[in-house]
Amino acid sequence: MTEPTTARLLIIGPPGAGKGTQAGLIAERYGVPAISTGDIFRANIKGGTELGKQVQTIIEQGELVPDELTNEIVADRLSQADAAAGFLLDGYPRTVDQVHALDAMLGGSSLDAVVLLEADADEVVNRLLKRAALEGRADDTEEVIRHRQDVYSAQTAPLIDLFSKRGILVSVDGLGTVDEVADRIASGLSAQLGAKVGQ
Ligand code: B4P
Repeated sequence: MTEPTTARLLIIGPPGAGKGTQAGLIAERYGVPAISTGDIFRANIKGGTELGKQVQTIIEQGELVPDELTNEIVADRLSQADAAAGFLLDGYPRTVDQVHALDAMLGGSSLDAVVLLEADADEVVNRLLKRAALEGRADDTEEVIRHRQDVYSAQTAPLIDLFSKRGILVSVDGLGTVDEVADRIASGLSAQLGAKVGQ
């Protein structure tokens, strides 16, 4: 199947819905870089950079990094050559202010599609606790995971309605095997991007 040559995509969903896992697969399919703000922050914490020091406690507590700082990092990343022909954002934007900042970065042209990965709250807690045992991420304790879910409901869930009104939302059930979820995303995105190309 021929996919459009450029794609500006976003994957959104509650913590543990499988965004990071699916982001890599989508990015590969469309030949665009996967840009995860969470990964950028974690790499900086690991590297002991100034940015890492600024965000470490915030992330360990499951709070959101301030919009201004996050927007600056994404603007810088999107200005790099490999993002010129498209990108897959993972975990950004996460607040209404970040949506407005991204709109400004894209110069008025919108994202082409937003994949919403839906998953049951208890299932995702189990997934993240399993990951904690394997990777030891500081924000993967049950208490912090539940707090991240609350932050998602309060600050990120309102974006779903916003993207739905823009006609670019592709809702996908995130439960099932990685391959099953990937297939659902692939067909949802093909339909959405195909419809856009045909407009
Ligand atoms: P993120 O890195 O985005 O953390 P997350 O929401 O937990 O998603 P993650 O990608 O890790 O997990 P996923 O659902 O893929 O952000 C971390 C922190 O950084 C935030 O709390 C915040 O402090 C800060 N931050 C990031 N972006 C920000 C922004 N824009 N503004 C402000 N602050 C920001 O997957 C979870 C696990 O499920 C995986 O380990 C995987 O192995 C497993 N899994 C995946 N698919 C599965 C399946 N089908 N079945 C079973 N398990 C599966």
